[in-house]
Amino acid sequence: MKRMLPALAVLLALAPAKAQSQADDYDELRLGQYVITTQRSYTKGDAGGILRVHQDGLLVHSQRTTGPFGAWIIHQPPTDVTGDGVLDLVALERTGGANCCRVYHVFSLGEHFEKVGEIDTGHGGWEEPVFVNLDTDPQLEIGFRDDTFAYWQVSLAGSPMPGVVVEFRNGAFRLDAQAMRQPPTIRLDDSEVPFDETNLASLAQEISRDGEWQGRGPSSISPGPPAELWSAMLGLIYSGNARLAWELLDRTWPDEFVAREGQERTFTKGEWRALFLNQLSQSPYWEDLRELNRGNLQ
Ligand SMILES: [Ca+2]
Ligand SMILES: [Ca+2]
Repeated sequence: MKRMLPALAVLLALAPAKAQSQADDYDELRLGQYVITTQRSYTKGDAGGILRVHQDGLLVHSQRTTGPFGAWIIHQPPTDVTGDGVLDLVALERTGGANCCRVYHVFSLGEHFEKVGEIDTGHGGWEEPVFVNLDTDPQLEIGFRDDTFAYWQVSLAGSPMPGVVVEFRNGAFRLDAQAMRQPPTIRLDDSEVPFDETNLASLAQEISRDGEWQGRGPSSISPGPPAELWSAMLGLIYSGNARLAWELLDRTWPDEFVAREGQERTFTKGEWRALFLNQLSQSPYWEDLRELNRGNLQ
């Protein structure tokens, strides 16, 4: 993700100022035959944001935010996100509410106005996605965080949100395997270190001694593995190293441990693994993750 930053700085420096009035939350962007406006209403019963797109004076698209606290923001000056040579509008829908959520709607501003797709950054939206061209293909790569594990077994603050890079391919936003695949690393003492025997042994020791296993950790709801375990596993899976994620699980899960979920049931390592995989399969990029990991995600 780090290598996106210089390109992002260039992109921001090139961004022209938009006509904007904070007073009435009205924003307008004129581009060739298109006029794009966003506006917010505070009227009771009619509150929310509205996005309107006019093409040659005709209204071709009008869309309200999903809730009354929502707002639309023209995310950036139109660029060709999809790589087909036609500019695209990226309209950010902020749904409103605590911590949540941001959906980026992408529309093609060609002769025929049309919706291209959307990127839902969910709870990961506190960190703005980055739209840049990282490689030689014309479509932009978009970097953000996948929030599939938000609130899973721990609070939002403790939830790992692995970084993803997507691109528009075959009619949809899909993981860019070339950008995602990386040599395996793990996090030790606040820095990324290579996944080698020494570092793995240190991390495994750290995780297996964690008080969460006995329900004595700061975020314990009940005895169970610490979030550090599945955070490290996700880091490995999202870089195409699922086989090593399973190795880490085997190295850290205490032999005698049977976790209790609430007071009702217990689960073994195998059952926990199934729960973890089930949660991972909720990711919008599940199929791409399976491809990235070449049969090791099952
Ligand atoms: Ca395009
Ligand atoms: Ca590209």
